[in-house]
Amino acid sequence: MIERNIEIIKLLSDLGANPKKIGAALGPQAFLDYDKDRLGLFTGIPVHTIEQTTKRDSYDELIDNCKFIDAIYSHLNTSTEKILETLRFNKFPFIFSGDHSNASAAIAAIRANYPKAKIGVIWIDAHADLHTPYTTPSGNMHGMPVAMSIAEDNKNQLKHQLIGSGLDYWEKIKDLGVQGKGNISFQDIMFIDIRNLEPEEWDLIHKNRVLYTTPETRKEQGIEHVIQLTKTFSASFDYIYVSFDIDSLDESLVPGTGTRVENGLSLKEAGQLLHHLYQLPNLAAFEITEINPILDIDNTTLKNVYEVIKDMARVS
Ligand SMILES: [Mn+2]
Repeated sequence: MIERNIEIIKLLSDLGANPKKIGAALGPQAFLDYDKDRLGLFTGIPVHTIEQTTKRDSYDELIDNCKFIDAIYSHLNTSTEKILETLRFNKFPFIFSGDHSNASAAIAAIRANYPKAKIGVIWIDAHADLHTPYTTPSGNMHGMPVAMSIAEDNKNQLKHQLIGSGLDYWEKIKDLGVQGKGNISFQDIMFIDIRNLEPEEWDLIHKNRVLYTTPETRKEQGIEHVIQLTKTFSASFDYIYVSFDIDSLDESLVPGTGTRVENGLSLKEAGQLLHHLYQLPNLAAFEITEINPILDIDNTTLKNVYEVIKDMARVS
């Protein structure tokens, strides 16, 4: 961890997650506490914390396709400012976030700091998080950060209408970072190990020829091949953002996350991949997300994710 001039940013919102599985907002501190009792990889590093200020009971039933969007917008706005400030001081934001909707703040901040740069995103996740309020099956906004960052509505696949304040906030969320267009485009993202997507998301991926790998890619050609693909991808960008959703790991390894999916990365594969990505000279920020201590069983998730981060941080 010492190789980069990092600052820890804790984004403590889990309002984007399934309201029946709350607890991801506790993940960042749980991980840092776990580390403190072990190697202390993050000891002594400055920490910034963005709290979730809205309570869930203030949920507005009227915006069912984008639950808590008002509160999430406000949280993303504050988070974007904080990450931007860190980047302006030439620090490396090492982000621990509650649910994955927080990622759009990091992408917005990197874009705001480098308005003209080529910014690439490597999204390691069982899901593509490409839903929108128009297509979502759940209304949970942690399934939407990639669409937010691309400013994509996917109205071709429209399942619900969006009106009133929900629409106002969705427009504002798409406008974080740069105004009037996406912070990234479909060509600026690469998905790793996606395996649980709805047809509306696959439609966007295929139509826009988005780069991705699945568990089959990894199993047939090895994690080294996946790493090679990320190498080629990242070489054509000025800055890279890596977002690591722990549900990319196999469901057996992470009881403490909200949306577990079978057929995922092993600890060794994830460690190898992240170790490579963390060395990228153009890496601008890193995020780890969706650790939910309330769902965890005997710290299994913390222990396993810690193995991965240790591997990532190892001096090669
Ligand atoms: Mn995700």
